[in-house]
Amino acid sequence: MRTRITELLQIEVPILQGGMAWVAEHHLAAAVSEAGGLGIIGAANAPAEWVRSEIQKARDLTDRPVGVNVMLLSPYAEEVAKVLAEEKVPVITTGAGNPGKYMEMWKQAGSKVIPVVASVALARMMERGGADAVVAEGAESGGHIGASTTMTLVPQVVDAVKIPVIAAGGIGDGRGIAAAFMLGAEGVQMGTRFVVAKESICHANYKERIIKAKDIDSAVTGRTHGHPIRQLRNQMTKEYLQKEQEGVPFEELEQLTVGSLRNAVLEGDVQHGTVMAGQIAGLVKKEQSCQEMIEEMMQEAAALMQGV
Ligand code: TUI
Repeated sequence: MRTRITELLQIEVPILQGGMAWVAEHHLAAAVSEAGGLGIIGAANAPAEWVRSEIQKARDLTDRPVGVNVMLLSPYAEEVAKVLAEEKVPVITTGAGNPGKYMEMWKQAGSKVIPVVASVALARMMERGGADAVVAEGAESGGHIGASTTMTLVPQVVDAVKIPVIAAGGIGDGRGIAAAFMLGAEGVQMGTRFVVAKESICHANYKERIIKAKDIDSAVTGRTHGHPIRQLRNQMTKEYLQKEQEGVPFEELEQLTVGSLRNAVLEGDVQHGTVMAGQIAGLVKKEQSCQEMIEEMMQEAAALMQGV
């Protein structure tokens, strides 16, 4: 399945791994790249020197390209952006904002720049600003989400821009990949499925929570203050949503979640921690190596797309 995305990124299969906070570190990213996809280190809210060291550790594990995702709400976004240019990271994706002011620096460094967008307007703006591709991410995704679904967003973005489009949100197997291609995408990005990979350092409790999840197990917190986050229901979401309904101010709600994603991912506190995952969690049934996942999904997608 060669597309403009496999060509652009010099990868074997058109699958990118989402740059998930705490989860997408060098072991996972290197494993996805070794399996022929594009592994991505999630800079999230981490300091720039942590990101540099993760890039170097990934390079020790694989000679294949590994990308980095910059979370633009991070207090370290500016310094992370500079480190990525210094390290000549081959592929940079961005999330939760407009990366316009870094575009020139990254292009000068020779990086391919792929902003994650949740609207047609931002996709167009990114194309005008020199983006090499966009990830169109629907609200089925885990973590910070936009308003449109993948089914509606992807074809509208495909029609609006000439650069290749990568679909994200709600894709967890070969059927999802084939469906995304039918909408005009030339690649997919997946997060939730890779959280449960053998190479993922995520705590066993978190992986088990995803594997046991049912279709309707996610909830979205933070809608009232404009930072909607999709995560699996637990004690934390119950308290948060209740307080949100009561009109508790944003700053107080924020206090509830300080360190909560780290506590879930690294310590395994899946009751009081934040268990970010997409709506496709209900489809994810077992832990496998990245190689096994990618081989299985590509076979399934190819069989479905034969003759199309
Ligand atoms: O970024 C994500 N997913 C994330 S980031 C994250 S960490 C976080 N924690 C607490 C609060 C906020 C973030 C967890 N999950 N996905 C990519 C994505 N980007 N989804 C939606 C967007 C997006 C939204 C608005 C991109 C651009 C945008 O533009 C706004 C603007 O400035 O025009």
